[in-house]
Amino acid sequence: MPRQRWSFVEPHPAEATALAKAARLPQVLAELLVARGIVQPADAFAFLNPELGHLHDPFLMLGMDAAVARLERAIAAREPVLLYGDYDVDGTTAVVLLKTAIEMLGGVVRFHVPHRLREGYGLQSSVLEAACAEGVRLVITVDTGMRAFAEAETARKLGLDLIITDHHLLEAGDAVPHALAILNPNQPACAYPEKFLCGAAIALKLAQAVLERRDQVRTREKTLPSFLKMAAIATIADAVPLKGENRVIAALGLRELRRPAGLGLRALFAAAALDPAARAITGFDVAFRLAPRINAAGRMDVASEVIELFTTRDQARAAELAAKLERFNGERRSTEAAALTAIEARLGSDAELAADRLLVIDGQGWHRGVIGILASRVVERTAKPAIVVSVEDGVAHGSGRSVDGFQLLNAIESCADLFTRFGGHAFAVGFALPAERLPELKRRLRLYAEEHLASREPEHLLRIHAELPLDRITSVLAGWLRKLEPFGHGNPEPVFVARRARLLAPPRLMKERHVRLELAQDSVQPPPLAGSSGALRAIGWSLAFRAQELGLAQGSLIDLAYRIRENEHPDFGGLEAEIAGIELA
Ligand SMILES: [Mn+2]
Repeated sequence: MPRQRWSFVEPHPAEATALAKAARLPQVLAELLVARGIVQPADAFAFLNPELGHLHDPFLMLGMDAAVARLERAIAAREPVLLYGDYDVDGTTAVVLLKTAIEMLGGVVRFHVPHRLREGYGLQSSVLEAACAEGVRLVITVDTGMRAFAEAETARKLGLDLIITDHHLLEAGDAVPHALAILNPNQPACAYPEKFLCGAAIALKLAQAVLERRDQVRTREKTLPSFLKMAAIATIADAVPLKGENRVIAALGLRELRRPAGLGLRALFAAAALDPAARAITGFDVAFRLAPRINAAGRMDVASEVIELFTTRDQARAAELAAKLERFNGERRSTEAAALTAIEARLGSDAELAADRLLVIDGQGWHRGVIGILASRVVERTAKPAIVVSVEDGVAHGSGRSVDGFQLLNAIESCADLFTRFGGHAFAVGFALPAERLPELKRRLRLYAEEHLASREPEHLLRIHAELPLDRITSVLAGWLRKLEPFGHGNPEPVFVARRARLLAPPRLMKERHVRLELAQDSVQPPPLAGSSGALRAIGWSLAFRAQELGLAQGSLIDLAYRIRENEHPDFGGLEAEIAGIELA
């Protein structure tokens, strides 16, 4: 088990105190806001109270005027429009959003989502040719297209108008494909204020633009709020930072998910055992319960059924499709579990492999839809960057995930000559190469890791956002902290530290793996705040080993890293701490 290292977010006490005073916020909340770059009371108010009026004008986006004009022409003439998506949550929900908007306005839509294994990522010329032969004259890509130079050329030759909507990054000085319009706030000339929209959110902006030109009031009051549901699911699933406009989309969309109107969403909720009437849907529910089910279609088979699920008006069909996603997700899980068992056995028996700083683990025929997830699991367990490779028919497909502070893409780029294709970013990479080059890849990556990772001990980094003694925890404070939700990338759930907390009783083990501590703040500070007893129950999931390792007993003094939880159990409900880490004080 790799060790944990606590890393403290740099405090800005002067700014935090000023903000707390000016905006009348609890000090610790002001500290958390300042850490997010929010120092002005008005910005704090907007952050804590997201509303529809905070969405930006879509026409601030470069290319929006041209895209809207061309799309309006197609809708008016009932020209069939081809939407070309991607197979993940972001790509499929983007198709759903634009398809719904165009059809609401009376337009005609077809769509194509590539098959992950048979077609692969990105625009395909053959699909453009077939669509052209069937009378399509306008193609709109969603969540893909920034690198489709050859396909854009095919479109031009065929006389197709192409609108690319995509959020993928450009390298400085990169050319862009030839297109009628490109909607991507990452283009240097684009002045759109939010640079980190996901693909579905860019599709949402295009939908918002055409819908508002038809009927601004109705769009603002009815259509847009309902569209935010899909955009929120994609925004959370695609792991864009939940700040700025993304926060507005995620927060309002989650609120709308409390009353899902669509048959598809309702069927998906039922399949995932989520009941929005009983409990508000959280970012966690979206990231860990809805998104894996939506993604399972594209991982295991074909993602186009996701689009049918979210657009069907037939209840029986919705239930059938949701059941199918459930089955795919079950298959994905068992495929993943079997491969993970094999990987763990390998790491357990091959000491040389297990000692590597950068793990490269290959297997025959592992499902390519899950190798990225497998790499993430290996990183979680080992705290080392990891690449999982599936070998099939003489071709090795790899997917890698990294750790804080190590640029995995640089490692991959140092072996560029070995690959038939590769790509990614600092933390996640993907590649393919002929299987016979795999030993050479491993040899070179081992050398690279020796050079760049040798001085690093594998360790899990725990970021701690603020100090909060246990006797400062009240339900009023918990209410304020809830206003920071939804949590996710760029807006992490706060982790607090309480120094010198004393165990009031011996640690209680639960099911031998978990541990429960009764704690009180051991301090000579002022008495506990009203509403706080100063004592708190703390639950450590899978941390029984840690309590034993530290020899915790009644009276032990510890530094506790924790998150605040509201336990809704009728008998022992109330505020408690979920333990993120324990050190002896
Ligand atoms: Mn995307």
